[in-house]
Amino acid sequence: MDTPPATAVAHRICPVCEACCGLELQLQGERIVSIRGHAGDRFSGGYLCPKGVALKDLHEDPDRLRAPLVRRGGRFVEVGWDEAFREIEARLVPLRERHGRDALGLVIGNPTVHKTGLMLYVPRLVRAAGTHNVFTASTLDQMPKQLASGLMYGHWLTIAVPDIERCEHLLVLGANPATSNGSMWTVPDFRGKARAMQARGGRLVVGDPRRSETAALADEHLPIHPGADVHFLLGLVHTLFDEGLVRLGRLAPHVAGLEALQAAVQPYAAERVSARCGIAAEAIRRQARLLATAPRAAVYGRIGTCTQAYGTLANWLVDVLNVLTGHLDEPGGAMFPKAAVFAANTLGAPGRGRGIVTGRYRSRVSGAPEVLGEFPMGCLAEEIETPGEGQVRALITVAGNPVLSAPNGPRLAAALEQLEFMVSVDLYLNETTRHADVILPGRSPLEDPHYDVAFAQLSHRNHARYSPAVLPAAPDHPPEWQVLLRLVAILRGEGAGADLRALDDRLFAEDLQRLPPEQAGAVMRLLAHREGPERLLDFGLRSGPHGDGFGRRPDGLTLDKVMAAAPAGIDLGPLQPRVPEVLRTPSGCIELAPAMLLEDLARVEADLAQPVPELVLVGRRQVRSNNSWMHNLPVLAKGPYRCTLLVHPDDARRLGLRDGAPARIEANGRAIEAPVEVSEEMRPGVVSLPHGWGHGLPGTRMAVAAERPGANLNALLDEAARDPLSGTAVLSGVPVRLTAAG
Ligand SMILES: Nc1nc2c(c(=O)[nH]1)N[C@H]1C(S)=C(S)[C@@H](COP(=O)(O)OP(=O)(O)OC[C@H]3O[C@@H](n4cnc5c(=O)[nH]c(N)nc54)[C@H](O)[C@@H]3O)O[C@H]1N2
Ligand SMILES: Nc1nc2c(c(=O)[nH]1)N[C@H]1C(S)=C(S)[C@@H](COP(=O)(O)OP(=O)(O)OC[C@H]3O[C@@H](n4cnc5c(=O)[nH]c(N)nc54)[C@H](O)[C@@H]3O)O[C@H]1N2
Ligand code: SF4
Ligand SMILES: [Mo]
Repeated sequence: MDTPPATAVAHRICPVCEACCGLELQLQGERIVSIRGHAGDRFSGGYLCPKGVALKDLHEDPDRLRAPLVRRGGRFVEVGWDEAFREIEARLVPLRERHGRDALGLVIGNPTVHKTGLMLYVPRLVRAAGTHNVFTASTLDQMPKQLASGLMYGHWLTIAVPDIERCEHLLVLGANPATSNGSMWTVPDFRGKARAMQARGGRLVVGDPRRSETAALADEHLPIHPGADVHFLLGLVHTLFDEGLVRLGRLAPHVAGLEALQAAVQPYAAERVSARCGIAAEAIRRQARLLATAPRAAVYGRIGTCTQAYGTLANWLVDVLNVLTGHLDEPGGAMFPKAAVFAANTLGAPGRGRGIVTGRYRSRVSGAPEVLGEFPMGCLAEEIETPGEGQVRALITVAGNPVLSAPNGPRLAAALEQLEFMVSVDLYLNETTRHADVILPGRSPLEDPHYDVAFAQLSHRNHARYSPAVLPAAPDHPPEWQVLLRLVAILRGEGAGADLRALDDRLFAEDLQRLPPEQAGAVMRLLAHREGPERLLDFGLRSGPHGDGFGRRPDGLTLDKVMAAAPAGIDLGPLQPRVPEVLRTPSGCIELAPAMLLEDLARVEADLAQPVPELVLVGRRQVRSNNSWMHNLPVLAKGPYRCTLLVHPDDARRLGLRDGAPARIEANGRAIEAPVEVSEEMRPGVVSLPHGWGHGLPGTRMAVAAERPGANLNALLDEAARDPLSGTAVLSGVPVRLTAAG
């Protein structure tokens, strides 16, 4: 087929994953001819992956919803936007009047953090809903890292990331950035940057039960036992004290709790934890020495260290290691980004703050503590099923597919059927939204402007980049911030037909209430030409740490300047040391020994007395797949069948499993089947299956995905298994039984 010549070039920051690559699109009118990396992007330098290319398929996908759907007589019918909102008002308002605010639950999914409009208006939706029943993908993901960072540094978003361009020794645990492209660490082209580090004489060490794509790149692979990062890390910290390797350096006056920490890790010599984590004691000690003696080093832990029973402890110990080896907040170590906008840890008085708390209230059925204003996703089904005051009777989901992405999807799907009313803001009629009464479709990302609100907080270099919309949206298709604002209007009792501009003005004025009145009035006037996310962005940029201070620092940033710098964007340079300024703990110190964490070590102690499970299941991510929602895009779906169970040859032999033949995987009294892929990559006793599959459920509209549905790993998992501190689900290291199927 001949490719028609392009007539225009446009640029867009990719909103699919955390790498935030700048893309270059060749267009012919409103047709996308091709998508490639934008070499001139000041941050990503031309890198992209197949999912960026797939934005063309997403834009063109005939299954992507273009108009609202309302369920009538058991079938979905397309309706106009006004009718959809009137339906929501007619059903939701009386339900909340009768049963109270907690009767409405909210589910907020992963793509929310990748979309400017959703990111900035979901908080408004949460506030307007006024419910305790908020559930997000964070408790399937990074909450342990946020909680550990919050306890140590005083803010949920004060998160250290490796300064990879200057680093010389990087220990990666439970992450596969060569495939995932990095997480809680925005680092496009990790592979290239890791190779450059190695070329400078640096060393990459990866702790992973599978020889992942990242482990294959590494100088050393430690095939750690799943769920035992905490034991390994305790062994490392113990070694530092035991061998006199602790070196706080510049941070010494800013650290609290060193003695308490030393006492707490006393029982965990490398020799004692070795059997549990599956790493020889001498290898643990050696890794501690390497970290301590490397001039520039960092430890980085990600999803494998989060979605396990000791997630918060493991993430705490990662940062403890960075502190004790003198690598935190040092160039080439683990450093704190300073985002141009919404950098909450630049607000207030520098160096001291209120710190964070959890458990201000508890979930009704299990009594799970609130963490960052939400309950564990694993509690959602029981909150819907269990009668009584505060029962969830209605639900709004925004960009989430928990029927596939949360543990025990089958129970959740049955619970969703019991709801009196459900609204989904989503792109597809999928495994979750099929339960909704009204589906409100978002636009194609190419029809929206973008500024990455979340991941600039986690980037390996500071930057400010903006993309205008690439293609026009259908004239009646509102941007998602307006969809959310319309829901806010309904929840505030202002009606489905409320004047959105006036409401947006009022909400912005409410945001400004923390300023002196004259100043708030001046800001209102200066930004009167903007509305929606762009007004919030301009305000945030101008008042932010790199901003023009509304004229006080004329060289500083404004949204106009950032827009004018598109598509290359503005490079704000390498990360700079930020301690003590960044700290917001009540003590003004880095807390090395928060009481909540020391107490939780009792669970580790009890765990050490238990036998190590014989066969456990872990997850994996794949380049041509993104959680549960991109399997409908032909460019990604083509190629070999991907939802396979990786099994070590010894295990395959022992269990009578053949390569390519289906295996039955059982856990928690439930079973799924997946084809076996015999693989030397696996640590014996550990098998790996990707998550996000299981598209064989009835009532969805995703034709390509349905052709090769795959098995839903989460259908097996226990929704009650979680890290009690952060509420995060245990999605990895789960004991399973394997047999040949059929
Ligand atoms: N077993 C296991 N389970 C896991 C994980 C694991 O490692 N193992 N990982 C967990 C992690 S880290 C995460 S983040 C979660 C993710 O789980 P979810 O938060 O449920 O996210 P996705 O599965 O990506 O589903 C995204 C949903 O958003 C919709 N969507 C996509 N783009 C847009 C948009 O622009 N607007 C709107 N309104 N909707 C959109 C999609 O159609 C889909 O319904 O899964 C978790 N589940
Ligand atoms: N292509 C692609 N990219 C993605 C996504 C995707 O679905 N596809 N999802 C995005 C999302 S939402 C997220 S949160 C990020 C996650 O990004 P990463 O944190 O890099 O996650 P994974 O790629 O799943 O890598 C996790 C690794 O941990 C290992 N592991 C499992 N259990 C344990 C354990 O107990 N201990 C240790 N040490 N290792 C363990 C697994 O074998 C796996 O190699 O990726 C993002 N990027
Ligand atoms: S790495 Fe992530 S941000 Fe970059 S093109 Fe791929 S999906 Fe998009
Ligand atoms: Mo995630």
